[in-house]
Amino acid sequence: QDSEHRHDMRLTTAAQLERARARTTVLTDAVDDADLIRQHSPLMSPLVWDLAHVGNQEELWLVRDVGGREPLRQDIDKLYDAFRHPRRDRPALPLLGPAEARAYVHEVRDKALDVLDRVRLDERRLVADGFAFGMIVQHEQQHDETMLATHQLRNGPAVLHAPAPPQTRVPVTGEVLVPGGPFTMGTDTEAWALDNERPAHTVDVAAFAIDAAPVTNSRYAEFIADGGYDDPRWWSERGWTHRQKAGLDAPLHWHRDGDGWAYTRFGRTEPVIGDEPVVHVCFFEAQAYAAWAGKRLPTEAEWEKAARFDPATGRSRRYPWGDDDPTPRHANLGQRHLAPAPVGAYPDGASPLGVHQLIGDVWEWVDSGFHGYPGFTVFPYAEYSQVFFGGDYRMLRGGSFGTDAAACRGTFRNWDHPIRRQIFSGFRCARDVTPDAL
Ligand code: AVJ
Ligand code: FE
Repeated sequence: QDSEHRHDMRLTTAAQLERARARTTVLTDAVDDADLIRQHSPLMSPLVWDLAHVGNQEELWLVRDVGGREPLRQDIDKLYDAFRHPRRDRPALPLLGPAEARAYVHEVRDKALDVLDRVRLDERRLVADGFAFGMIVQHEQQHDETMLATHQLRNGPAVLHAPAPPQTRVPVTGEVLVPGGPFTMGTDTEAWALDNERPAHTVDVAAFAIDAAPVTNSRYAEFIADGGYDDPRWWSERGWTHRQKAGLDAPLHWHRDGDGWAYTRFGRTEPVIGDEPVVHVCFFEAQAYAAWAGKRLPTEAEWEKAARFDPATGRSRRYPWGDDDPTPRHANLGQRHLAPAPVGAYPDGASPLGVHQLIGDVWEWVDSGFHGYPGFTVFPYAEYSQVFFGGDYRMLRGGSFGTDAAACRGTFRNWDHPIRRQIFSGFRCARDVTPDAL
């Protein structure tokens, strides 16, 4: 029984490693060597850095740490240490070239799979349930999303291809009332949950209303047409200063097209689709839109309660639809489509209270900073989360069309600087409700 479980776990883990690598390969084989080495934006690494960094983390954690094997390339550790070199400086480093990087990640993977076959899975959390392997799967998938964002910033004709997201949809409008009271935030039981998602703890959240869907392009265009970008009333002080300095006047990648708007996506220019969630806005833009709409952004606890709380049982579940892993029926994840789906395209992914598309499509900015939950303990290393606590970050929840299911769940926490918008970031609004509105 037990050995059967471990055998299954090994197969699943190997398949997840393989799936992550298939995605990495698509993203890095789609361009020529010159484009792999080039820096497409000072905000991003050259793709060839991400590739070897993924291999280097796998070597450090699976081959050397879990496996106790000899280093393959200790000499390159420093080059691929994200803390040592900021992204803008990475193109100047003596990086592995495309062929060398490919050979390196391949060699590391062979060794890691060998470690997976031989390692004794025991009660230590680093190896229990294949946690270290899960961490590396998620790490590669996170870099695959980062590489997808790099592709979006790259100039030139389209090189990535995917079918359009589903277009059949149910009407979804208005807001949903989430009852006040305690709920369980975070998790102790999600096997591959990272340290910042732990431990499970009770949070008392006052009743609030949340939009049933993310804010769409057409609503966002109304904000623009109403002069939202020129009216300091809607912006926080910092947001307004940033809006002025950066000359913000529309989401990143939007441009005027006659009377309307067009965007360029992965090398293709098309008219903006009105009922898709808006994407590539920064936290300050999200905040300004919400103020203009007479609302606010949800807090991180409100977002998670909307996503996980089951009013029938009072229990927090893994996803809005329940405890089952995401399938293409539930959510737009995993780069199956290279765009958010229109609002209403995933009725099977809605929460019991009727909140749609919390998972997938676009990351949602929430109005909370990054802190450890009460009882937080670093695991397995401070550099994943803890060093960012209290920094100039805002949280993002729910994953995007570019996020893989392995790195997305109701408890998953993402963060970035509030001015960033090269990520696949959108938002939905919330507002307070008075008790007699219930
Ligand atoms: C959690 C997405 C903010 O990309 O900086 C990748 C994930 N950590 N390598 C990032 C991560 C180390 C992280 N985010
Ligand atoms: Fe990394």
